[in-house]
Amino acid sequence: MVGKEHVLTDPQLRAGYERDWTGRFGSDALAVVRPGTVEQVAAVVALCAREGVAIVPQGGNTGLVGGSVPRGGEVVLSLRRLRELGPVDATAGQVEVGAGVTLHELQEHARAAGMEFGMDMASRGSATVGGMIATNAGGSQVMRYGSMCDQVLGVEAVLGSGQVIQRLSGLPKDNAGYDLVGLLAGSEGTLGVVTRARLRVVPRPRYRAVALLGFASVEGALEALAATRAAISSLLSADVFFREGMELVCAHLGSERPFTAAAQAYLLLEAASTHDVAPDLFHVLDRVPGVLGSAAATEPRDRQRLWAYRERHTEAINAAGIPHKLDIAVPPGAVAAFERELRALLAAEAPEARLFLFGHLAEGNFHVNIIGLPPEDERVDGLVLELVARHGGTISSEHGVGIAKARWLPLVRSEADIAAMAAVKRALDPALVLNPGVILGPLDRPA
Ligand code: 2HG
Ligand code: ZN
Repeated sequence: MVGKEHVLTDPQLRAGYERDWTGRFGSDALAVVRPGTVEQVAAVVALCAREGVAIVPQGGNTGLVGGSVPRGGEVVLSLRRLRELGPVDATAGQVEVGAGVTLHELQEHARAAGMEFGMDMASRGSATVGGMIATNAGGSQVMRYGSMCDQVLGVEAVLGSGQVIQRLSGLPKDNAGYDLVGLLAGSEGTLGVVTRARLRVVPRPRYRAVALLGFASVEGALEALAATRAAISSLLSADVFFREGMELVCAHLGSERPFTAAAQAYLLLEAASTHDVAPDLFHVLDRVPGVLGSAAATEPRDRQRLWAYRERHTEAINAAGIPHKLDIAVPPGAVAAFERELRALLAAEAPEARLFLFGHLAEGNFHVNIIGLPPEDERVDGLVLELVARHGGTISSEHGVGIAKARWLPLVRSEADIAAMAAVKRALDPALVLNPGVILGPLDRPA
């Protein structure tokens, strides 16, 4: 169906598809199958459905919740060969691309046409459009442009039955029936396999300014965010991290801290627009109380240097140990109490563990990274997620539920809600072959 050379059974060739980025999740695949067209994807899915063989769809394999690597014996369906880049339509503000296009390729493609794709994240070099839709990825610009689902105007996808649905008209106002596009965004490969997407592009902000500020506590960072958000419309990002992360990243990169003042919480702000944003941003920040130290940049290389302190957390943590990663969000009003209680919880329950906390402050989205716990021991994960739920938060903010958090879904979704999701799953994937176990945990197979 796909050509012999695109069915990888040799363990060495399969290896790069079988384990996740952190080394925590993965197992042997039956085979890695690399289709080159939507027809081939449909044929492979239909065959697997007929034979009852489970499929794990995979994009750039940058997932962090075990949802895009095999759990044992599945077919890994790699979509990376679907790399078509359609022309950028400046009138509509849209572009159509294949699921295997990476975020970086898409960003460069939009920029070459004088436009911009509204999302960005550290995994841009490998993360693919299909994977970003499947996980409803977020990143550092959600405050301004929304999550991946907000960029998606249409998709082509293969459902669990092998049937292809195409909604690629790009009409921004099209209410003909259920929103299947929205349903597929965030479905983590459990309802269908995205093969193509029509995406929003935005005006290219030619001016950018970045500021990194240090505070005695996260409350200071929250106050600064509130002041900046109210004063300027060009705010793009507001990422947060803490002293332990700054120290780890500096040691990992062999670099100096950006300023000498000892801060407990760091806020990284970026403003971007079609006009110069630096004067407005720096003017507001000059008046923010409680700033212990700061660094600012407008030139690309200097901006990147400041972003590196935040973006290189993931790799610095990976180099220090196999992390337990909990991507969660709490309401802004609960951020400070959550941080305090999380630290107390770990000190009491796992004093040997090291906590690295960082994320996207505007959405209350924290990446709770814990090293020093046995990879298989999930006791502390459960306690942290219960704390999140008590604060009115969610157990999955931008990475997905995957395999990692399926058992805790009832913390934030009711019985009725889960039953509705299971009914949708059974309707679109009747043989239950698409990414089994992800989101909903194990479901009973049809007789
Ligand atoms: C980020 O914000 C990513 O850098 C990865 O969402 C988070 O490694 C993580 O836990
Ligand atoms: Zn993130």
